[in-house]
Amino acid sequence: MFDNKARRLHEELDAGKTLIVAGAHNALSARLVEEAGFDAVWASSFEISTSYAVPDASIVTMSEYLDAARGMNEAVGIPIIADCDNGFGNSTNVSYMVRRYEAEGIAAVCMEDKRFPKLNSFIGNGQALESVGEFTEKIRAGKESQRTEDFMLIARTEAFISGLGVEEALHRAESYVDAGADAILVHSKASTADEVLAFMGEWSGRVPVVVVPTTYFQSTVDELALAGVRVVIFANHAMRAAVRAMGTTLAELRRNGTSAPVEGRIATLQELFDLQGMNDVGKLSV
Ligand code: SPV
Ligand code: MG
Repeated sequence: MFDNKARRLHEELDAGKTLIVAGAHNALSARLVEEAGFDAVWASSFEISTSYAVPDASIVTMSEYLDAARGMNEAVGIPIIADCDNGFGNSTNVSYMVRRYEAEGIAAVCMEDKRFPKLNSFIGNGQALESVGEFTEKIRAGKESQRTEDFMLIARTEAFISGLGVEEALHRAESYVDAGADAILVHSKASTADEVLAFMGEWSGRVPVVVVPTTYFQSTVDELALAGVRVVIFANHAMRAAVRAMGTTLAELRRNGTSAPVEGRIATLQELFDLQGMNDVGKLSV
């Protein structure tokens, strides 16, 4: 029904729903996100970098991120929101990025106002931000480069991550909307939602607000939605669950010299076949 996933994302946001999104790093994890009933997939730079076993620090290239997002998009029917770090450079890089992601049917890209090379938001303090002028120029370049109406550009402010206050976060967010951003992601690494809620209390409501409650995990989707948040992203939980499960299972296999103790809690072969669509291959071959 929804070949145009960007339109689907728009329509769901217009319908006033608060969308619940989960992070993924490849086709398989995106399919699990869809099967669990999420509204969209977040193609997370943190997860994708982790899948390459390299730091989330502008090391994975745009082509590699795009390749991961394309694989996810082909594997699921729900929209992909691609985390594009800081747009991979200046306005010229952003124009190219938008054209490439849009051409692959990615519904939305998200670009943050940190300087290149960026570092994951949970590392260190006081990470340097681009000026409002520099970042709005990139937003304009991105919006001017898209060819279809529904493709979305989400502008993310790292004001709180850099230790700045609610006034600066609001100033940046409003400037980014003036430049054409379709939504604002306001990120925070606080252990409570207080600064995000302070932002929501003053927000003009001109475009939807997106949040990522990784560190303020006591906050629920319902609480955030009540404050006016329109998209909640559980950005890295699938990867963290997978890493823990793989690590403990491998350690037990190595220690015990048999898979017997772990058989009851690992996925069955049939579950993998179902995820692959192996049953469809079987039908085709008879
Ligand atoms: C990601 O998932 O890659 C994000 C969110 O950008 S965070 O890791 O919190 O920066
Ligand atoms: Mg990221």
